[in-house]
Amino acid sequence: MQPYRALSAATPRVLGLVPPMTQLNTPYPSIAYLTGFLRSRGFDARQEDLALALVLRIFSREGLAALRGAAEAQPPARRSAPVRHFLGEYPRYAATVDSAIAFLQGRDPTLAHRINTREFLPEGARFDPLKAYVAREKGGDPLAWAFGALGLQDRARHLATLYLDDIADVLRDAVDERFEFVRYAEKLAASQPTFEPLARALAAAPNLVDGMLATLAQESLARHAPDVVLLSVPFPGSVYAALRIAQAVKRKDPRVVTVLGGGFVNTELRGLREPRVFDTIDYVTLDAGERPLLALLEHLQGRRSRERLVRCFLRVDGKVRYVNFPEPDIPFDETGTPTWDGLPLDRYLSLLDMLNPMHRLWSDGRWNKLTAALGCYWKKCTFCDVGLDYISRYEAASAKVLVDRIEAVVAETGQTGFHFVDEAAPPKALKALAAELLERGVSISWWGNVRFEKTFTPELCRQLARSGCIAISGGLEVASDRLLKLMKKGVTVDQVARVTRAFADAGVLVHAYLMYGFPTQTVQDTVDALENVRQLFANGCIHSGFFHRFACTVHSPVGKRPQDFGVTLLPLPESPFARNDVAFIDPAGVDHDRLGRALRKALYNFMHGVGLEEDVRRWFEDEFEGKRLPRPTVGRQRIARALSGRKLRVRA
Ligand code: B12
Repeated sequence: MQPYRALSAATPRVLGLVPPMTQLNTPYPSIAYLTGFLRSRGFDARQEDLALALVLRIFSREGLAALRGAAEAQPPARRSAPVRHFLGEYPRYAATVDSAIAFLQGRDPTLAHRINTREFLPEGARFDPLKAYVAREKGGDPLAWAFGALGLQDRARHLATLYLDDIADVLRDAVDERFEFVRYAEKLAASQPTFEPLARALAAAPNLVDGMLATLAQESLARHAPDVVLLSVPFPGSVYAALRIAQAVKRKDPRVVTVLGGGFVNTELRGLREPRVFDTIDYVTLDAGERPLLALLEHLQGRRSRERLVRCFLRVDGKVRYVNFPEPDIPFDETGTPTWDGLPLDRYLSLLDMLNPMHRLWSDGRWNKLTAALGCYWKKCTFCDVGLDYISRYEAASAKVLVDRIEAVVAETGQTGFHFVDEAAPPKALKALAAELLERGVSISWWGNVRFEKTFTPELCRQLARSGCIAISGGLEVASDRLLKLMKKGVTVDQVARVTRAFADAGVLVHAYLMYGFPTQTVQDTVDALENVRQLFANGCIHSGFFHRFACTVHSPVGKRPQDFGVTLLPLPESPFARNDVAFIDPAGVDHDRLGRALRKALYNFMHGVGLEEDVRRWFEDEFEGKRLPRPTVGRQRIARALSGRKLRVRA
């Protein structure tokens, strides 16, 4: 006999929760997708975003009063400089926090004038770089370079974001060092071979943040009285809070069924054997949630046996069992339209901390999320988790279905900005989508991730821009033809130059995902890659980029066949819990940490148009104590030539 409350066969009520932290500018979409799907199948499905709710509770007058209490409870000698500053300025923080939040929510735009006086918000250490600039430039305007003379709103949002960052520092120093705005206690879950650290953290007495989260969870339960609670964990940085919420649910009513799923589970928990996860979670499902959830709800209604659950872990007699009755997934064009109904869309925060233009799209502004096509149509890249369902199962919806969904979402949210959260949106699907949008006269703005395929001709790029495409990101990875080949990326540097330039010429912002530290990558490869990147900026092909350190995962071709890439994996402990990253030895023996710091510094400057004509070796000088690295083997006109169609010259 299951200990659960008997579910009403007609309308089991399902509550989907987004746990802290994911993002604050717009809801992470998994629960919106599942809520839309469940409603399309007649379920009473509700949703709440506890990541946003938690931040709004902490950053409120009452929240700050509680924070002051925690800070004052620290012995004075142990208080950090941010804590001392906060306590000293507390009345000003308390008087301004609600206004600053309303401003960042876009509910009180005229406050920008007041914030920009720099007299309204108290300023802690996060403002120091601005103060240092004023001192250096003898009173110059530190934000003019970034926001110009007219960027009144942006400037104020940047200042208000620094103000929240100051308070977050206090929270970290006085209450919980694991707190961040987009990830929370991430280390406890990411690639953790043992559940021990998480178990210990969950058994610890709740701190102020845990307490607030538990209260929010219980308030949400009281509002919706669900039979089933869905917890979505897209990233490792939402796992701890999800389990804290599950604790609160079970404490309030152990008969409420708790279910865990999402990107983290789909990636890291595929071999789950840790029974303690099930102390507060009843079921864990893998991959796309629609079919497993339908099966589970039928099971809970007594209409399906336990043996016919789909992709589902559960604890039976103290042991974890995986049940996977083979049943096809719900076709992508039958999963229904995501719904944002129930989420407080006017309460999300447009933070502005990073001046990288693409990161700004990620963290600023309310974007509706949709998927143009499930999975990846290429699925060959050797660094990518190509075997996992969310990449290998490729399915596109027709342009008609997509634009129907777009129209329904705009009608519901009143907002016309869309982020396509595809692995890599296929050019064919985007072309059809653009044609359908233009034909129906549907005006939206949209952006997403693509592969820089040659199919993206200048003409197609212009058509996409006319249909509302404002930004595109794509992988250039290690910008070296040798390594792109080893990665089976299916693009060359010249091709990327031509495609990105076509997008840029069409007025689309272009962001390049860059990588360093790939197996066999030498210092020379790295210098050459930076030279290619420099030229791509200088030739107006890309506007934004980010260098990620290559991480080998157990699901990727590199992790599965390291010998093909000339590296040796370090032994990975048997893990009953999470499995993802795996360390490796590369005989090339390059110090990628130092190179990476230089690459990031160079990129930051390139994005601001600085140093574009200089020898790229200058960026490595500080890191390598003035020692000159080898000169690039790439000709200085390589990208210009690729763009003009002339033959490429490579210096030996
Ligand atoms: C787009 C994307 C981003 C975007 C934006 C995220 C967004 N959606 O707004 C950006 C670029 C900002 C991003 C950033 C990061 N990302 Co990302 N991202 C993705 C991507 C490609 C799609 C996410 C998405 O929106 N999917 C659509 C939704 C609907 O799918 P879903 O969340 O998986 O939900 C479905 C199922 O999982 C399931 N499900 C979900 N929740 C639940 C709950 C229950 C109870 C059930 C039953 C089912 C269920 O049902 C849903 C519908 O089928 C995924 C890979 C992928 N293809 O899924 C990676 C992915 C989620 N990201 C990942 C990571 C690691 C990150 C970063 C941490 C990277 C970094 N180091 O900075 C950051 C975190 C940023 C943050 N905290 O906000 C990993 C997470 C894996 C892991 N190890 O945990 C993924 C899986 C990719 C990967 N393998 O590396 N990401």
